[in-house]
This record gives sequence, structure tokens and C-alpha cells, in this order.
Amino acid sequence: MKLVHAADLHVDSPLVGLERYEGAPTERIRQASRRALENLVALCLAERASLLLLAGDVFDGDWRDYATGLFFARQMKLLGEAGVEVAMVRGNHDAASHMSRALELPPNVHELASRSPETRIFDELGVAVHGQSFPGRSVDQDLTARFPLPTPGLFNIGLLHTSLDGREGHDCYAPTTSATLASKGYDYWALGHVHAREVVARDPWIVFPGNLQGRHVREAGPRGATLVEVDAGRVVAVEARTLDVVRFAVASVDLGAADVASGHDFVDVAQAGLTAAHAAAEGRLCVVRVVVKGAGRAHAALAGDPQRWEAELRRAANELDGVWLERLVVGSTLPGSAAELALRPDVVGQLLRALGEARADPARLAELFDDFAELRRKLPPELRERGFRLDVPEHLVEPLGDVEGLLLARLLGPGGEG
Ligand SMILES: [Mn+2]
Repeated sequence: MKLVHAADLHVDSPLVGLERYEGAPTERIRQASRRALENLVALCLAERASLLLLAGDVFDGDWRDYATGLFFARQMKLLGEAGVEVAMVRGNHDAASHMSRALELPPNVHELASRSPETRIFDELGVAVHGQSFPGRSVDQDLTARFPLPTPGLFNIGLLHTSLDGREGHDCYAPTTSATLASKGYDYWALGHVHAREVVARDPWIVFPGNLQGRHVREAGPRGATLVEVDAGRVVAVEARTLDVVRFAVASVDLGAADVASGHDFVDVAQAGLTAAHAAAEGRLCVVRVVVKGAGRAHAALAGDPQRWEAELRRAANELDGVWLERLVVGSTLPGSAAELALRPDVVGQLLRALGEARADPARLAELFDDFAELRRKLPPELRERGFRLDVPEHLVEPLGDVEGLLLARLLGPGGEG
């Protein structure tokens, strides 16, 4: 018997930040979550899977209209026609109380209750699925505390949306531990919420399949679902299957590693990174962020006119069929140590000393943090998802470093006082 385990489909997840540019392949990216769901259904059919497990966040949030629900229902019906059962729970993004619209799903789809844990027995498969949907967007207790004992003689699966005992970049939801899960005596824990693939344990199996399709560069690399093979009530194979249609990637360019003297040199070096990302995407549309690091002479040009070099790089990316430059991030510095420059008696030295103090002094950081209160309130949530965070004073340390690099480039670069 084969099972397919997926989570965090975020069907019709809205796009952020890609539409501003001429020629951006926004339509292909917008459709990616649907095409990936079609790939998931195709995998179930090709592998003759008996059961599809969906561990929450099938939807990104409340549907804008019924199109999202109709698309999902049609895909589930294709599975039903092939005799594939579907067991699903809701997560923090698609908690029932958060959705103002709903559609009846085909009879092969079994959504587990949110008020208390529910067990669904699939007699013909010899499988019991125990799980609980999120009743609301935030669940701060361990839902598994009330999960039932395993059903004797069946293959027991726990289906849960959870942050487990914490994973970087993921908010805390329905926390629990792998030891707690293991103590339940189930054979396989089908988890969701954490968007990175992870086999947490093998006895019993505790698995995050990761999300089905990356949504931005912080979700770089292959994405998909997990194929599980069960024989005589035992897991005999667990395999990650890649199902994404758009691939996100980050290409780093270290100005210190090569002799990158000018903006044009930089574009040449970065183009090699774009080509590598293109190859790794294996024919998928590849959306790449280029991040410049290290210390080098080209920094002055890049930091002095980042928009121009971003456009040059975008032009270079467009020469590769299927690569889209998401953004150029200039995080490099000028050659020469900051410590040396900080000793200068002039304005450059003063500036570096002041910025260095601000970064190191919690009281100064707290003052600056207060100055940013207004900005914090106005910050759109998408920016937070993209890694721009201002929740605590320590989050200012990194932007202060960027400020230093930018000011130095202006002061010491071409046209500066030198
Ligand atoms: Mn989630």
C-alpha cells in the first residue's frame, strides 16, 4: 500500500513584490500552487496510492471567491474517481473559523473535526488516521494530549499541523515534542506547518514533507510531497518527491573571492550563479535573488547605483530562458577593514564609531527601536514573511550594518571625498 503525505499547499497564495518589473512572469508564478497540486494528484495516480494525507494549510487563507475551492474540489474528485481516499486537517492558515466560504467536497475527502481529535478508520486499507483540525488561527496547547490510543491491528497514522518543538522561522502552533509523538504508539506521524522537508524520526516515522511549492526566495530549493510505502503494517520506504513548478533560489556573489573591480565584472560573475540556479531548476521557471557579499572594489559601484546594476543583472538573466531575477541585494563592503577606517579622525571615522556604538549598546538600540515604532506599525505583513523583522531592538543590528555600507560607499566611492 502506498500513501502520499503533503502539507502547506497554500493554494492561490498571493504574490508579493514581483509585479513591479517589466516582463515579470507573474502569471506563471501566480499559477504555480495550482500546477503543483495537479502534480500531487498525478503522483497519487501514477503511484496508485491508496490514501492522500493533507496536514493543514491547504489554503493560504480566506478564499477571495469560490474559484480556489472549486479548483481544489475538482482535483479531489479526480482522486475519488481513481479510488484514492483523502484525509485532511486544517492548519493555522485555513482554520475553519477563519474561512467565510466553504464548499462541499467529494465523498472520498475526509476532513477531521476541530472540536476534539477524530479517528477515521479505512477498513479496506487497514489504516486508522487520528487527527484534529485547528479550530482557530492560533492553537497554543499540545493537541496530541487528547489523541486516542492506537487502534490494534491497524496501521496508525497521526495527522497534525504543528511547529513541533520549534523550527526556525516558524511561529509556534500546537507545540509538542517528538518524544510525545513517539509515546502515542502510532506508526507514522504526518505533520505539516514547517515548510522545509524534514524526517524528524524513523521509529516511529515523524515527517514534515515541506510545502508543495515555494512561494518566495526564503523558500528556495526543491519542494514537494512524501511517498510512503507500507507493507504488512510496516513502513518500508519513505521518499521525498519533487513536485514544484517554479523554483526559488539565492545566488551569492563574494566580491572578495574573485577580483571583482567594476559593476560589469560583477555582472559577469553573477551570471555564472544565475546559470547554475537555472541548471538546478531542471527546466522549471527559476526565480533568483542575487546577494552580494564580501569586500571588494566593485562595492562602490553597486552601492552607489544599485538600481542600475539590478537592471543590468535582470537583462543578463533574461538571456537565460526561464530565469527571473527577483532582486539584487548589495550586502558587500569596500576593501580595507572597518576597524582601520574607524580610527580616522575625520567624518568617516566619526560615523563608523557612532554606528559601531549603536550596534553594540543595548540602550542606544532601544532608543532607535522607539524611533521606528511608527514604521513598525505600518510594515505590511508580507515584508515580515520576507525576512524584514523589527520585533525586537536586536533586529536593528543588521540594517545598521547595511546603513554603514551604503554611507561608506557614498563617502569613499567615486564622487565621494575618497
Ligand atoms: Mn501553518
